[in-house]
Amino acid sequence: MLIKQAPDIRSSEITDERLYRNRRQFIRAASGAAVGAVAGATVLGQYDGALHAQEPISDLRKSPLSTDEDPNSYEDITSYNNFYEFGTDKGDPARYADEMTIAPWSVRIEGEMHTPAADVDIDDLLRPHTLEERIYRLRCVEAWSMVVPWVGFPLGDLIKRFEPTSKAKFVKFTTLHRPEEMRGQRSRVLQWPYVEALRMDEAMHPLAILAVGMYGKTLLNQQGAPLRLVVPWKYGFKSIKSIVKIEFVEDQPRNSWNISAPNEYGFYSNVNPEVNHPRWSQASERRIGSFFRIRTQMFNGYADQVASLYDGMDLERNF
Ligand SMILES: Nc1nc2c(c(=O)[nH]1)N[C@H]1C(S)=C(S)[C@@H](COP(=O)(O)O)O[C@H]1N2
Ligand SMILES: [Mo]
Repeated sequence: MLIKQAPDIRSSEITDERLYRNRRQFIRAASGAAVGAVAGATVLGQYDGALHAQEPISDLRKSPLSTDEDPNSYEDITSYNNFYEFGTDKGDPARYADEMTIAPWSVRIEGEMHTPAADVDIDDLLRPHTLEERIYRLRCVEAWSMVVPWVGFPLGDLIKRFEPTSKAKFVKFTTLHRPEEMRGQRSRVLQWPYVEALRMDEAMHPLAILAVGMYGKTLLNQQGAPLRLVVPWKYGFKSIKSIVKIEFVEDQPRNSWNISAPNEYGFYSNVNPEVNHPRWSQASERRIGSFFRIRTQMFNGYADQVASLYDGMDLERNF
């Protein structure tokens, strides 16, 4: 595979040092991840503002696990977001998320594992993995949905690399906490930092991915750059953004939405049209960009693949 290196360009050549570093970061991440980076002067030539600070990721293989539904538009996916660290309005993340600095970025990996705890630079974290395109439905607990062409790799591959011990029953994720750059964290709408967790067998399921991009480019900040989780059979809030810590733990952690409203949001959060939210029905959803409601499918349409994870469990109690 041809891997081009980014030329060394002095930071004075562009206006924003922070963006410059973000770009360098991704060029290196993409080339390291064996996806064949598109790099060089043309990339900098395309600079057109913080909200478009993306790098193309080329030679992506297409996953057979993709849905064949049409993806939502790039515009919808990047302008209608939930990322409470930047505000509660759907437009707030697109408006304010570029205030977050994403380079340098490292992820702390710790807990019940055989390899030593480490702060792993995002480049080193991504390098051994092969990125692919995975088109998934995302069903928000608020009863809207989208179809997103993610770029990512199986979470299970990363977990195996760090060799969790037999005591590791859950995987816990934490989002960046930086109120200076994340204005929503200056309000108490949720307890910060945002945390989420999966049972180990859920985390190892081949459908669970870590995403670094969408529509063939690196993620925008409002989507959870540089690294976010995507768990397509669960309500969207499980898919935690801008991850800085991954921990292997023995006891079931509490997740942010469960801490904030335990009677409304559980640990499992599996998409389930038969178990309503206490304040609204989960039987149908509105696909963003379309006027009509569609019926919500069990496990968001992934029942054949994931239902066995919950054999014998009462899904009304474990909501
Ligand atoms: N850190 C963090 N991650 C988060 C959220 C959040 O507020 N903070 N919102 C969640 C919710 S409710 C949804 S529906 C999805 C939305 O992802 P999207 O904006 O990429 O569509 O992100 C999830 N991840
Ligand atoms: Mo959501």
